[in-house]
Amino acid sequence: MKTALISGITGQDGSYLAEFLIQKGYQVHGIIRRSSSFNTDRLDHIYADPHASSRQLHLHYGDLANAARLSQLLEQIQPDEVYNLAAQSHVRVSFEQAEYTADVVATGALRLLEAFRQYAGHSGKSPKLYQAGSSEMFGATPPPQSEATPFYPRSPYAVSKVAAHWYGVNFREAHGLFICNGILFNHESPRRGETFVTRKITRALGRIKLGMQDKLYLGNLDARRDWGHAADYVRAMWLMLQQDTPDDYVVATGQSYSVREFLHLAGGYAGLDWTRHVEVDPRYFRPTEVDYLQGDAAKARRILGWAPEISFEELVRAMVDGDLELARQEQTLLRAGHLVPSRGAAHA
Ligand code: NAP
Ligand code: G4F
Repeated sequence: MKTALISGITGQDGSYLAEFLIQKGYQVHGIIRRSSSFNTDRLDHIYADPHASSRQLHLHYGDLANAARLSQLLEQIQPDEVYNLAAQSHVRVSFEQAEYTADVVATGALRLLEAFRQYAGHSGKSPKLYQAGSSEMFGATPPPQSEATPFYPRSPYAVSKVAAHWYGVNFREAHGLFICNGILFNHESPRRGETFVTRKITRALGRIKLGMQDKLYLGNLDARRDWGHAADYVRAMWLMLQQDTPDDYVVATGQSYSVREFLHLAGGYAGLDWTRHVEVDPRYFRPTEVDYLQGDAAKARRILGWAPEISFEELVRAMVDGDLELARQEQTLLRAGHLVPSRGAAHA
């Protein structure tokens, strides 16, 4: 039975990866941040009482800002595989919190790599590490983007991911460690954070459909993204670590749609004329935008045997269905006189 350690386990990808590894029989350990409110909602369905002897999911407090704690966790857990998914992952927020984003995304990755190097040196195991890289690293370089495409990052987030990528490459080459960089294009799901554009749209459509909201304010509707489903993408992360040699891989569907096209498909499926509800608000524009992402995942197909199984249309439908159901639940609570939290989506 293998043991995995996941940073960022409470996020979208962390929850799908934990589920996937548990199904494969792994013991899964996750690093969670202490928060004054619950941040483990996405794990509720796989959470088991710490007193249950047969449980496969184990949660530990920690933070990428705390190097000593990362070392301690690696020594205690003795993982075979480490997945570094933790990040301040919102691109627009990174313009406002550039230093913090660099500390978590770039220096945080370095802290984990350094702890991993020491652990690998004396554990007697040959542990493997996955670093969550991003198509944002390509930024302004025109599509299609592959492993051979030069990086041209357009935000503090993307610059930090480029640094983390090269830390990974350098630790692999300098210390002979098994480290893979995944360069993943946008991937979404009903568990996507509510301030990313796809979920912001489907969340609003659900509420508009049930008469709880009228307007949806968005930024640049012309940006194009290569959107896949997170469940497909965590399988690619795992496949990278099952190879005999470490390498870097682009993971993408190869198809690109504009935000406007996403709105059209999602609005149509929800039975709404989105043009009556959407307004463009420049506050959501970015100082430097990434206009066009479309990945070429030929290498992942060839070497990992990976291909997406969930289509764009299926993804959109799953997100709209999920958010219609959530809106119904909200409506029931409202009618019963319970307070429903206001949506934070307005802020990003
Ligand atoms: P996400 O939903 O935003 O999750 C981020 C995770 O990182 C959360 O668990 C968060 O914890 C945790 N985290 C944030 N700061 C931390 C810190 N200082 N120490 C420890 N944990 C911290 O992101 P995601 O969509 O799952 O993405 C996973 C990874 O892939 C990220 O590195 C992201 O940058 C990268 N990526 C994502 C995509 C995509 O389209 N989804 C594409 C390419 C790359 P809390 O729950 O406490 O906030
Ligand atoms: O959904 P987004 O915020 O995702 P973005 O910036 O592409 O970043 C996501 O994908 C990356 C992979 O390429 C990850 F590395 C990163 O962590 C994150 O998961 O924005 C997508 C597009 C942008 O062009 C943005 O300008 O949608 C445009 N957009 C238009 N209106 C909006 C909005 N984005 C957001 N968040 N909110 C809007 O109102």
